Amino acid sequence: MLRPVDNGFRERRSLNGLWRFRADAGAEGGRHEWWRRPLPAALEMPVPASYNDVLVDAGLQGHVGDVWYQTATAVPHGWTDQRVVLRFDAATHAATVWVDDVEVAHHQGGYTPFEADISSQATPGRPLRITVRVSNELTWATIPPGVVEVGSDGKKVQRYFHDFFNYAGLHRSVWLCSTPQTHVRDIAVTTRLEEGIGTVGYRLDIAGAAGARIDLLDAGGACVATTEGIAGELHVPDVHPWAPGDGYLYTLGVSLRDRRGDRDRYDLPVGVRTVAVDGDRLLVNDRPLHLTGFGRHEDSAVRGKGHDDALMVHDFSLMRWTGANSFRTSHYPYAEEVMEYADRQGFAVIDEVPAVGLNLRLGQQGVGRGATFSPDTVSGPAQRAHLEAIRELIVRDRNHPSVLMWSLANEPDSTDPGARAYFEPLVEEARRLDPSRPLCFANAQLPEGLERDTISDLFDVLCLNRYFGWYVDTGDLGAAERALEQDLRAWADHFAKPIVVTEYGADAVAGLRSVTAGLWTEDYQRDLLATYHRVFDRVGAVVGEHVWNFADFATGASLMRADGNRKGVFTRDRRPKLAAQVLRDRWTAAGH
Ligand code: BDP
Repeated sequence: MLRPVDNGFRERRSLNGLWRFRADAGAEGGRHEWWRRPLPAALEMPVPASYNDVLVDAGLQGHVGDVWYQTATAVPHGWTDQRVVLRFDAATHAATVWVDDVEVAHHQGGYTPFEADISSQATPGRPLRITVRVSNELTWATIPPGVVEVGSDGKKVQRYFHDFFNYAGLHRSVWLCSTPQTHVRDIAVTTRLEEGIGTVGYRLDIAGAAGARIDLLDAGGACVATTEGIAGELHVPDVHPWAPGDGYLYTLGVSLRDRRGDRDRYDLPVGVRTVAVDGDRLLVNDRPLHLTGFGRHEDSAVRGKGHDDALMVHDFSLMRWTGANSFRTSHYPYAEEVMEYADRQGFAVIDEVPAVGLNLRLGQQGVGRGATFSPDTVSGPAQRAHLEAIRELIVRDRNHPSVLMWSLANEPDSTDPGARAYFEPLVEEARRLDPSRPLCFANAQLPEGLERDTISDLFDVLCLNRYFGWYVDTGDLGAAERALEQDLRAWADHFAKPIVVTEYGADAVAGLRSVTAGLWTEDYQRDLLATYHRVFDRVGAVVGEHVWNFADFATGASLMRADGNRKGVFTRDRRPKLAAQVLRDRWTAAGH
């Protein structure tokens, strides 16, 4: 799905700002058809933002169920004869949208965009009321999964199995866009490199009858290759490849033309690069790459998971300061602005679907400890939602050179015998949609995790989340060092695949110091990271190290968490802990 753009053929109008807002725990809005009139007794709520922490209202913070958003706009007179589209970059986790009295869209899944062609509802010049019902409920039919229970006070309680706060609302921008009737619906590119010659393969999806002309421009705007047709290849001699640390981008300029003249134009940024797995190496442009960086969250005070450009630019700047070259979009697709910025900044990305918490063995939130993959828990409905989440992620992000691989889940119970039948069709579909990128999932540290593993052979890269010295061998870094090395060697020997340690870390309360490096101190976190680094340097199959986490982040209430998860190398307001210097020293040194 293409991002909205402004150019001579297309316009976009941001609908961000303060919307009317109302929580609706009793699902009254549906019965009273709240979309038909100005939302009764409405508050005001910023878009984009999670609604949970904006007001001083504990009820809203922990609200479970529907909320309603409403705004008014009008289609500009100049858009007569254009196609008018309403686009939500994300609504977490499910949304129904009305334009005036007409339902125009329904979407399930909190982290991918959706749009509705509202040309028939929208008369240029006339006002337009947009009403959105957003639900934050997670069930066995959603990704991520959850269970809604009724508490002793009769209110709904949401249980979920992942370790970050269930922020909800309109987290990303909302757009009113115009396109010509004859327009480029979608573009898919793939790239190759052979002896200095770059090849950009492309395929267009076009609405209407028109011829397509394709110009590939270099970063200075000079045209380096041209062709015509809805699919084909462009060749670039002396190509400047995209690589981590060198976010060089070309522009694929697509122009549509028919007998009456020019119809549409879309400019897509393109980075020419290859990614491959060779034995236990991860190759980018045929060169071994060692990933340094973080598992992250979209998370900050007040706005929760609401996207913010200032925070994004700052976070990338901090990552660069540590010497990071990459990150994982743990545990859901991030805002499209982040992916575009990663392309331009030359950051490599492990792009993850929101399949987190598919693991009852970890026994989170006191729900079950039985089989994860069973008719009563994660089964057909979740699998269908998971498949759709994979499709929407790949279609959204396949053109980003920064995306090196797809992560299809975080810490599923890979020892559950049912996991294989669950994951096989997902892997097959991901490969069908994108044969060009390696697949992975982040593997949980489980007792007998390797002996009882049922799925890792389906994937190309082993991504291991490891907590020796924290949840296991707590406080004993000597034992942790030995156990980690043994564990990594066992996985390396068994599968002969590259290993990225996608999580390692320890909670540290900023300012808590100790000469004997006790648990929860900045000192212990620093020493734990240094311990892991010694092991990584001894195990050849390790091709990447992503610390958990970039910054402290909000979680649900738990005795394991002190005002959220404190494994950040930076605090929630982005101040460095001692560990940040360990990373900077290591990752900015020659050879990294
Ligand atoms: C891992 C999860 C991650 C958690 C982390 C932790 O992948 O989401 O936040 O552990 O416990 O199991 O800090």
